[in-house]
Amino acid sequence: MSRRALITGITGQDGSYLAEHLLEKGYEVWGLVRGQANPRRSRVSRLVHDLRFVEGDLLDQSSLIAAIDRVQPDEVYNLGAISYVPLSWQQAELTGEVTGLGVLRMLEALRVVSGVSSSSSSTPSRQVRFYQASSSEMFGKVAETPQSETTVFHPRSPYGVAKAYGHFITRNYRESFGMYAVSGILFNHESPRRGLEFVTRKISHTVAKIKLGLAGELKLGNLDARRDWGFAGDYVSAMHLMLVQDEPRDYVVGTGIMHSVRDAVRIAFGAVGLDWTRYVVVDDEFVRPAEVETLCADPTRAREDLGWEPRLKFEELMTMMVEADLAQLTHAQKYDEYSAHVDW
Ligand code: NDP
Ligand code: GDR
Repeated sequence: MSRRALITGITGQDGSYLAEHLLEKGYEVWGLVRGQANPRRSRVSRLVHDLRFVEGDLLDQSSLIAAIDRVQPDEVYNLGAISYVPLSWQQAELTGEVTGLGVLRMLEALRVVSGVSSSSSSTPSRQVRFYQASSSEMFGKVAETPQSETTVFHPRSPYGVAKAYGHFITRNYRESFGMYAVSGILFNHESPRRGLEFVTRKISHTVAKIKLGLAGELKLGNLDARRDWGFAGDYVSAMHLMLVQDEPRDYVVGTGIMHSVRDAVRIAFGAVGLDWTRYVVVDDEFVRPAEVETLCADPTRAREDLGWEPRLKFEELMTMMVEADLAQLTHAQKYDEYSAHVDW
């Protein structure tokens, strides 16, 4: 019998990479999708074949219990969240509900379906392993550099605060009920599947448009912010490794190398032979109420316990993303030209 995994956030960047990774390992993979006719469901179906879907929403406790009951997973990966930091100031309460309390709802669904009493620490009859997508944003205004599993949290956005709740409630369920429940504290990871609102993809997509004559400038906020950026395809294997250890533990996952937004811009424009200083405009609209200036991982524990190492370097990642956007936009342009000549 193959092992069965349930992934929330299946329609997001990490969901599709993780699904591909687990299918390659022989898992039966289910994705939790929310909403009526979610348009992103067909996109992930096209990317990842053999995926199964179950309806559910992190805002709706009963839907999570029903989903766990139906799928009977061996492993649950909770990737679903409101994940865009600026949106979390606009919708702080909703972010708390989905990104924070959503974790509790999923843990409760697992506890209830496993038949564990909430008033005792009896071991669950059936051990479902649980992964929580924690974030380096919890470190926020950093207390030390680089950041490890023992660095204290000082989140700087409602998103970071909600993630800190999710992190601690996961640890609490592990300690209270003996659940195999762990958090991966992942640093920024990117890919051609990254949402267009995040800075690396915004850069790669706009650079491709400028190269093709479809845009004239790139508006950005803080060019001095520094992040530890890796490739999403490398990071999903760390999530899986965390769920197949003898003991449940939390892990920091990152490269240990920082770059600035300015570096990202320079590399992306350089990849298409353009001078970035001619196109980049700083716009206050993209400056945050409270910024996280620097983040840099100390991934020693992940390397030593899990044998995990990132493969793709930042320069290769940015170049790959620009090339992917160029290919996609060129294809779309050709399709538009073709469509214009077809009498539908
Ligand atoms: P995305 O923003 O690409 O995807 C978020 C997913 O959450 C989408 O599939 C979305 O589905 C789903 N979702 C939103 N609201 C709900 C809800 N109410 N119920 C169920 N699902 C919901 O995120 P990423 O793939 O980049 O990240 C995955 C996870 O990892 C997130 O939790 C993120 O916060 C965290 N993380 C990401 C990092 C990164 O660098 N990418 C770093 C550290 C942590 P829908 O189609 O319905 O909108
Ligand atoms: P982040 O990623 O907030 O770190 O969260 P994002 O790519 O949005 O920002 C990174 C840094 O770039 C600066 N920046 C801009 N950011 C955006 N989006 N748009 C701009 O125009 C712009 N200009 C400068 C930001 O100020 C910031 O310092 C991501 C998400 O995936 C979270 O869900 C995840 O938890 C963290 O990474 C780790």
